[in-house]
Amino acid sequence: MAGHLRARLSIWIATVRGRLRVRERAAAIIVALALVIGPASVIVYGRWVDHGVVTVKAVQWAYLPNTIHAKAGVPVRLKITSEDVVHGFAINGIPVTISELIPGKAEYITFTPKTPGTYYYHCTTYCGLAHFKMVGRIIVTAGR
Ligand SMILES: [Cu+2]
Repeated sequence: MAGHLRARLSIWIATVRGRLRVRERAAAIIVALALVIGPASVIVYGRWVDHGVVTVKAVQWAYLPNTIHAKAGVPVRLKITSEDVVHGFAINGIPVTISELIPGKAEYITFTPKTPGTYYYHCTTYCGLAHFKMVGRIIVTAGR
């Protein structure tokens, strides 16, 4: 009788262990998937967001590029970074201004030029001797 109970108990323990192993394996798979999918989705989302973004680099004393082409009615997204000191960024006739462009910290601005023409951008924060040379232009042409 005791032997029979012991046998049933050992079967029960083996079953519980087996279930635990299945659950542990499932948990491990879920954790592994989360570890892979999490960072991957951040990277994919970042690329997706950056698609169509024009990167503008501010350096002493220029913007690279200093000419950007756009179309009236089509949103423009700029990613602006400083490579050296604190700069600024403003576009004449378009109300988007960055007063402190801190090195290493990207700033994003989005706007939709409504009228064709040339819109000049410039540095708004004194950044050294040739600060006044920091200009560029956005050439907006008609239509989509
Ligand atoms: Cu400046």
